[in-house]
Amino acid sequence: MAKKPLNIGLVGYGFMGRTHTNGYKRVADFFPELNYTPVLKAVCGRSEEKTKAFAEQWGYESYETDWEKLIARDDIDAIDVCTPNDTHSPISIAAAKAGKMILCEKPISRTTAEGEEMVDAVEKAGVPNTVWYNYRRLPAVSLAKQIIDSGKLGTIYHYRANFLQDWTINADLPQGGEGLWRLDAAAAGSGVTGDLLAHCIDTALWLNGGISDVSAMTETFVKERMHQLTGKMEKVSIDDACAFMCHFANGSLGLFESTRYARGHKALYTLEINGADASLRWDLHDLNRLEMYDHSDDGPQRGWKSIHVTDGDHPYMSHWWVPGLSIGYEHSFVHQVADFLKSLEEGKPCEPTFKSALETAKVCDAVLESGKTRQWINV
Ligand code: 4PW
Repeated sequence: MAKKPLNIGLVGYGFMGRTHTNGYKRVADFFPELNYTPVLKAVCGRSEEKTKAFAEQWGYESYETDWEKLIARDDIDAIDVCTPNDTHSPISIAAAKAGKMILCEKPISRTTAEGEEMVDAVEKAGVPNTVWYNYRRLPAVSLAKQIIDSGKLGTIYHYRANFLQDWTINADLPQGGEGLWRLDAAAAGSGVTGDLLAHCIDTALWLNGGISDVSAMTETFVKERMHQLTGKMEKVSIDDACAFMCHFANGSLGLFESTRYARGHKALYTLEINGADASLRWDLHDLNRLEMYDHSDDGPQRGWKSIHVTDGDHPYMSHWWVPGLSIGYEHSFVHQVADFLKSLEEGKPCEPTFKSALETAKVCDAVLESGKTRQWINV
């Protein structure tokens, strides 16, 4: 059967531009049953030289240097927003008004208020939309969701997650501009809360349901950094580290920590959930493995067991190699593209939609407010 082309217009060619493009390029080969196939129609970036080079290297048919022109093109079906966070809202809203589908990099926006306008725009336009919270699409995390939904864990008491890095310890690292916008509050909105905890919160809301209130502490360890765009020393307004506790609507307690000052940790995302009957834990450094403690196992055999999530009946795995062989970080993006294409076929939403991702933004805003006020904040 002839495939339906889905013409992609990618805005931004940085790290995320590469992960998403890899997803578009791989999906048809590994998910041949899908009716839609992405076509790399155009990439857009401000620097003509770099955008052209990206288009040539990754196989985009054309390039633009103005995202408004990209959105105005009749040959583009879907806009993929891979730019710094301050531009997610204007690009997504303009794309929605032009009737384009939108795949937006996480976090949806810098603030809940910005995100609400985006949700409003996609709902008014009725266009398919999704936010790239890719860790949901790792097979071991998807398997955790299946086990939790089966009720196997019983009453949930605890959820905890960490996302640790160390790349900003050097006080000479500038803020702002290409590659360093994550340190600039104007571009990023926040520091580790929007960049890293947003992942932990998205997964937590998916696995364990809504968060009702939060109590947080935030810290900015390096108070001033040279700004790449102004050339001046400027105040740093992002949170370098954040830890918060929370109540989930199901009565369980949550503990979350993220920092870019944990020397030795480059990208360590860990999560654990404890129920009355069983517990699960997962670690990004060993991403194909899910560990489970099941209290219903026979007494002497009780203990943490390790599930290597690489069998054909594990989520997504039948699309890859033979059982026992691992996959990596990049596959989560292929899975997100596959799920998006399937959602178009089925006429269903591709989670997390803008509306669902707004729930993560609300928790992030409450965490930041609590960090400032040192008060419990309702979400
Ligand atoms: O979204 C996150 C990024 O901003 C990623 O999942 C990891 O942390 C890798 O880079 C940053």
